[in-house]
Amino acid sequence: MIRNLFCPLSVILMSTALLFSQNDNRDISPFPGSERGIPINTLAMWDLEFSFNVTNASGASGNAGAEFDGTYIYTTRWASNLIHKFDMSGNLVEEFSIPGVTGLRDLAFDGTYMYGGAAANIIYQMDFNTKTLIGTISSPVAVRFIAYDEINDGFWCGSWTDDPTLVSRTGQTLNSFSTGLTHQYGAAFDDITTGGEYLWIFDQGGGSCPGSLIIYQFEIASGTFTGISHDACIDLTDGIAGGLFTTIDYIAGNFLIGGIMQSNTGLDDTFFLYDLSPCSVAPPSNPDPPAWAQNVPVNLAQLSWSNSPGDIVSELYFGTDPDSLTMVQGGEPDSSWSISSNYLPLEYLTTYYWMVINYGTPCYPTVAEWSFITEPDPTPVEFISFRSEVLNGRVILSWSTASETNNKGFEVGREVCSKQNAESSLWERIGFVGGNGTTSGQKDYSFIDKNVSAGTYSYRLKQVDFNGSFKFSDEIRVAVSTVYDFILSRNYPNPFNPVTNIRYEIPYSGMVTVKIYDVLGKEIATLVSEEKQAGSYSLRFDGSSLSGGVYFYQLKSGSLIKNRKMILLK
Ligand SMILES: [Ca+2]
Repeated sequence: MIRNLFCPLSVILMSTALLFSQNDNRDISPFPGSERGIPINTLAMWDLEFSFNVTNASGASGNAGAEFDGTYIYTTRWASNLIHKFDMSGNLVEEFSIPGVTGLRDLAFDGTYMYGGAAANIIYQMDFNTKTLIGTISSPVAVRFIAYDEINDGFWCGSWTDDPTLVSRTGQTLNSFSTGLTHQYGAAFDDITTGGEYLWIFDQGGGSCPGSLIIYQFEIASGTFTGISHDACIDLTDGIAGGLFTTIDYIAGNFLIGGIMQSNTGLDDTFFLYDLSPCSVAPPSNPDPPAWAQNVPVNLAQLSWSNSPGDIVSELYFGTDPDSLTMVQGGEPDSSWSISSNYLPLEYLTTYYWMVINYGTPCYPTVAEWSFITEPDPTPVEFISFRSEVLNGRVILSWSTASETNNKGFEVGREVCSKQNAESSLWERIGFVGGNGTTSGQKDYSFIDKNVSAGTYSYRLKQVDFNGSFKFSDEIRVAVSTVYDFILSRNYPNPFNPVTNIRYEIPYSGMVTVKIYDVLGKEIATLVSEEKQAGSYSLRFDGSSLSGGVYFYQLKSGSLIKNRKMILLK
């Protein structure tokens, strides 16, 4: 979001301006000369993330330096001893001064203390919380611009035309290089941008927009301009360069450069924050197995993913406890991991978590975390038989297992097979038989379905593990009759010529034969010889090819046999 808080001039500002000893509220370079002729590069990275009118917010002009400590924005007034403290939205929190310090320009922050100078050869070390001067460092160069170099624990200092000079905490010169700039006012250190470290310089240029608000990037190692610069006149009209700083704390994941534009007309000093670059690589992507994949084989060979552009280090964490994953790979970016034999085979029906971290710069790593669920154990319980038997209207189911693993038991399911409405039949749970947990020996089970009316049913077992996974047995089909006896009825009519009807009933399914014998016991005909479901049957017998006399018909089912006599009259 970009916020501009420019407001019209107020009477208060006019009167405040009169308090300055100088007529000019600008701390402007007195040196003549043109700039280096460096081309102005306007890159996409120069998004103006935030700005506000410091003059309006503080009620004062002449604001020259700026810093951000991760919580508050501070600006300094070069012609006084006043420091302004703002929240991150640019609302004034307080105005204060530090005894012994006046005329502060640019600021620097080392994470604990603020540092700055008053265009003299002294670096002030200050505690902005307690508002006290902690100490001073003698500087070989005047301190108008200042930036803290966290790599070398020193301060890049200078004023106007000076070579930026790295000053140690004991005042020694550690490094310096020439920028060729003559109106340097602000400086900011950068060890975030790839290829650094860099020093950014905010230079006042020719003193009017355009060309007076240019931010330059220099590579410290070679002391050379990188070709990257930005003319803030494009975004912030009317100004000259002031203090400068960099921060990764204002917007998470973004590296910003900020500072203050001193008004060129003494009216509106502007605080600004530019987006330098996203300092984080994008998160890793393209997980394989895909996020939340299910039924992943327990012998899964590898995990793979895509690292984002700019990633220079990747780390992979793996395990079943998302709060305590183990780093299994790290270093140069890899995009796959052959799952260590320590983990193989994976546990059945278990959620595994894996997390990939990409490190692109020292700014913020990015993280992607995924998970998958392994397949259920395909053979926790090994069935070796599943049988049914119908006896006196009851269905007796019996089954055996060769081995069991983690077996809670068996849900017995029944489905009514209705000829009229086969599509709508539903499985119902009619009972539960406890299992034997984990065992390697054969175990036998049975279940009696007592409450069953005539009809045809399917039965199956749902074997359930203690962990909730389950599997079904084969289905078996059972016909249940209301016939509870073995009956061979008298034929009708009898005597007959030549056709009669024979009815019979069998109590359970099995092989059935119906045969005709003569009085000498000789088999005349076989009327039925096949598997029959339990039930009631009738058949017609035509004796037109036989001579008249006495015959016998015999029903045989299993070990049950019944005979009856009939008379053919001709
Ligand atoms: Ca600075």
